[in-house]
Amino acid sequence: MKLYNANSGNTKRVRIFLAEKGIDVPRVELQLGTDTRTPAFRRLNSLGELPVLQLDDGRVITESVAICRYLEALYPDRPLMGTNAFEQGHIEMWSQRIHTQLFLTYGHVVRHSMALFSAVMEQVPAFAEAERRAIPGRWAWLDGEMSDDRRFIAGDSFTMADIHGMTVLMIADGLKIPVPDGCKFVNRWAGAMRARPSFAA
Ligand SMILES: N[C@@H](CCC(=O)N[C@@H](CS)C(=O)NCC(=O)O)C(=O)O
Repeated sequence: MKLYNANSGNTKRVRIFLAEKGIDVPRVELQLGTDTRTPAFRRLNSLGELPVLQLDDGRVITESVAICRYLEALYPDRPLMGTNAFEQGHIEMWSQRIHTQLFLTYGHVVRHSMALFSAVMEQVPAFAEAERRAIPGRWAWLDGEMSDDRRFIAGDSFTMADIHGMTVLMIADGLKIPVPDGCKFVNRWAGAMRARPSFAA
């Protein structure tokens, strides 16, 4: 098995997952914007995106969450996606909420403002600015949810939902659009996530 990897939020989701599970998968390091646009890479993933997990028999799984699901099934110890029906639904609900409300909002700022993406999509700078303005309100929403004093996004233990949140923190750092100071519950959570060894993955 090998993981095609680069430095990005979606690939970091898988790297944190691997680190939290204690799994070591050999990596092939690629450059976004160049290596991902070659015909050879397109044969691996027709969308030209990372991460990509290739199994020893050549089969391929793309999409960061799909890769994590595959690894969770293969290595059930230290479960991060729930062990019963409610947990699985609840963790997925929070993962989706963090992805849609925060990761994609930051992602729109990146994709609609950075030169790297101008060759592959039509950028709408005004949309980037609107999404930038929406970010503080999204954190405030999460802060309200976490004001029940829970220590992790989906309850009282670390899960995939926190990994989604950690990838948001990575992009927030890169863009220098931080969690607002007033969001004390989210900031406490963020401090705890940054202290986990997997945050550096
Ligand atoms: N839904 C996909 C998104 C993957 C994606 O958008 N990857 C970006 C990096 S964050 C990429 O590889 N882009 C290719 C490029 O910019 O060259 C996933 O979660 O794996």
